[in-house]
Amino acid sequence: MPVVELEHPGRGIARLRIHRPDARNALNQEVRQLLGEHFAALSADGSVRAIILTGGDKYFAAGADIKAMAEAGAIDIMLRNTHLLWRTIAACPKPVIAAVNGYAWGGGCELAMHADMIVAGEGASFCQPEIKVGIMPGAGGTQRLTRAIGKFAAMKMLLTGLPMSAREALAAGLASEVVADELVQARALELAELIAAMPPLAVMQIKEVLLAGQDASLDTALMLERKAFQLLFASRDQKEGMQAFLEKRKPDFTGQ
Ligand code: COO
Repeated sequence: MPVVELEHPGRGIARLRIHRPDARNALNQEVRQLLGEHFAALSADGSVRAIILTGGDKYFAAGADIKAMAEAGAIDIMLRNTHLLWRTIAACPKPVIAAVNGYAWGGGCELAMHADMIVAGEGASFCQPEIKVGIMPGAGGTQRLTRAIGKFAAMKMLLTGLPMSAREALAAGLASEVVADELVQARALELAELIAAMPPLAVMQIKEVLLAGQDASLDTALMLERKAFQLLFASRDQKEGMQAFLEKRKPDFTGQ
């Protein structure tokens, strides 16, 4: 099996699975490169409406590959340009659901936070232990974690390297749902199927406006929302959705 496997478990759904079990799915350059390539392709693929990102049933990802960094210097790390690969994931216009079993630690937690929803197994844990190996998060952890759980909880995780359980993550706002470990994949697929049946243009506008608006002033964010709301009235799916309601039938959304 490749270190990143692409499957299509349902109509309009893509699933990316990291597979480096001997290294607890640690993220080396090969994994990051393949994730970047897959997300670029899935972003452009009109047939894909929702994406599941997972590490399988045992671990999500135990962080960046320490073995691949231990001897690196600052210029080495800079020239890896990993931010360009992460940026491809962050720029994906389709909803991404992280299906997290086991460790989402370090870069693995940062990767999960690139997703739009996180379904965590009861046994999952989230951690930013970079400080314990002499560094700090470098793929958005200090920023996305703070936006997700707030300064005081984020500072505690970042400065102590202490893990957060799935239940704690749910309470803190770092997980969308917590389910039994053996149900994580099925629940993530269920959510992806729900989203894939929704009007794709509205789905993408909601994602884009929510993410762009969270760092803007309220007035600017509300303008973004207003413009996107108005734009959707130019879509066939808006006409189909409202007509289907009036005719008491199931809508057929085509993404136009
Ligand atoms: C991990 C863990 C707590 C998992 O603990 P386990 O007891 O389940 O597994 P092991 O510690 O025995 O690790 C198994 C295997 O995976 C071992 O390899 P071998 O010695 O060759 O058998 C580990 O070296 C390897 N492994 C696990 N995590 C990594 C790894 N290789 C390379 N890189 C990583 N990350 O034991 C644990 O604590 N892992 C380190 C967690 C961590 O510090 N992550 C942050 C890294 S820095 C970062 O992410 C920076 C981002 C910008 C998870």
